Amino acid sequence: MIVHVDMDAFFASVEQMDNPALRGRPVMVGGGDRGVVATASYEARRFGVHSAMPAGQARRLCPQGVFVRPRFDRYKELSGKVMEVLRAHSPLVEQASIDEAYLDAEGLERVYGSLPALVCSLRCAIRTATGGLTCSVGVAPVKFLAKICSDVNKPDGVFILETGDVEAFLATLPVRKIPGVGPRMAEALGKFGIRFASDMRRYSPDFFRTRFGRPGLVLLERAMGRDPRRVEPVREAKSESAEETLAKDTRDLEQLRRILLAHAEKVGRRLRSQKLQGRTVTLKVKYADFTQITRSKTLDAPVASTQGIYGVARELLEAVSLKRAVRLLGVGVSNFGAPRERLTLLSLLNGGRSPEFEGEKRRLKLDRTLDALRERFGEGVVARGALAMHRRDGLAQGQDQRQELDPQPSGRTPEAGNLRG
Ligand code: TTP
Ligand code: MG
Repeated sequence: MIVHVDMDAFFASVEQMDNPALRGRPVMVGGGDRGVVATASYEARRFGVHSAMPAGQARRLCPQGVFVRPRFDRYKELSGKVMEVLRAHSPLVEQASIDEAYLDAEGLERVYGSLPALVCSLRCAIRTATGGLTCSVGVAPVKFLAKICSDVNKPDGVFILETGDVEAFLATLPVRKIPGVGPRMAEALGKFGIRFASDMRRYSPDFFRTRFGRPGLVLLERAMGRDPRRVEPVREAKSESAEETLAKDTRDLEQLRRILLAHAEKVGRRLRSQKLQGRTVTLKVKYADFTQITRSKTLDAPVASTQGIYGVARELLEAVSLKRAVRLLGVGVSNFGAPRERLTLLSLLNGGRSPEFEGEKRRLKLDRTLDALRERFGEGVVARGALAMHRRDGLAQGQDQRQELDPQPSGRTPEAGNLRG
């Protein structure tokens, strides 16, 4: 059996826990005049307010509601505590987002006496470890059903679907509840008389393949109650990043460059230790008014060297406005590929001598030496001459990709998004 744990109105519950004046009141996290609601407390949901709703609309629906600015660091801290509790219960825990995780209950029934006893222990421990947060829990034979089940008795509820009850459950499960089925898909299915999961079985795999492609086939599998995905404790990293809220907001470019260099060093070392290289460098800037922008550049040749990452991040930083003071600065590297293959191809295209490739190779060699020295003799043994880094040395060329984000972009916040994997 698989257990799915999902925190109740996570961001809003944290705000209510930390500030007793907010308890029992409609709370909306997010906002700003142009922002959207990240989440709403259950008191606010009664007025129709929900995640991703524009702040203005939420205010109209629930004028007495309190808007609270998100505090992502606090949410991440508590998310970490929840995950610790889960990992203390089972070695097979997969975090699926900032506030949800799957746990493989195989063998645990015996340890805890029964499944309900395991669930009870989880919920108690989460409440204690977080200082009072509640969660909802679903238990089912497969992943997608466990996720649906955690929603059945939300908030602060449990639903256990025994193997013998799966058939009956699927017969009354509206297709819209299946993860991956959006309103449009539900409407399309409706045209064929498919309302409940098991209605899908009236059609052949060919029907689903031609009408909906591969997702259609997956859907048909779900309609049979099948989901081959296992609980995977460690997911392969899709990006490495470092960010920091500054002690004091600043517009000083020199200071920002130094912070950027420290971030590039941190990210570079993590990449190098995993033998990874990435082609996309992303800069994240949050201004004093909490507006956030990200700027990315995708390179022809992947980077993992501190200078390679820093060079691109600095270029991105120099192109953003510093009219408002900066509150948080972050650097990320993503788009990992099969580095050797790509680089070989690139150097072939360039007659065996790509300047980007050769430059990065040189920088990486130096960095690996520095990493090894630090490993042996400690952090203080070599420090970078920050100013010497400011010269440009043949960094890879690439295209610019711009995306402007409001404080709360529609859908997931970037912070939550990162964790959602
Ligand atoms: P959810 O688990 O989807 O929502 P929730 O925990 O607020 O409420 P529920 O009781 O229904 O589980 O998401 C977890 C957190 O992720 C949520 O508290 C805020 C954040 N989030 C966003 O920032 N934007 C979104 O669109 C959604 C859905 C969530
Ligand atoms: Mg939740």
